[in-house]
Amino acid sequence: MTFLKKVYTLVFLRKDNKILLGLKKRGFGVNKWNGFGGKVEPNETILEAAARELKEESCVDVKASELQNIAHLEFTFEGDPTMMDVRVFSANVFQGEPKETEEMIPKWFELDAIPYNDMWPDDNIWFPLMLSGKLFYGIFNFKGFNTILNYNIQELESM
Ligand code: 6OG
Repeated sequence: MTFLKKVYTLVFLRKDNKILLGLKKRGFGVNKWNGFGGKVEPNETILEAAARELKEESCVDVKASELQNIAHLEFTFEGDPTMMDVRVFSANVFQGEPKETEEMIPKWFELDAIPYNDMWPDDNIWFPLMLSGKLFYGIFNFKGFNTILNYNIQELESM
């Protein structure tokens, strides 16, 4: 099957022993906690998109140079020819306090209290790698939005 890839960003802010997640208020992934991100537009780089989406969804500013690319995730959904190509970033230097927006309700979570039951089902598979500082590539094939048919994750030496 030939897939049409669309590139997305996903940003996680870190502070002390916490991670910032946002509860999605609308659209794809509604009612799930996730990082902040969205589709890369044709006129911008992936880093520009990552900073723009973080700002739009949480009001926080981050410099592109503070965004560390930690993972590359690909998602397919049975019967859908689109492959979501998601570039995951982490940052611990940023400006401003997270605020609720039209898209997200932000909240800091302790690392041992991540709300996996209210997140995408792939997250509890790869979050432990992210939280232990690994770089990785993963592909997840879904049936519907709740069932992972199969997946594969590889740790990387560099991105
Ligand atoms: P918008 O439609 O809001 O961009 N995304 C996923 N994130 C996780 N953790 N798991 C998934 O498993 C995901 N699929 C997509 C990429 C969608 C946002 O949701 C992320 C984007 O940041 C299926 O513009």
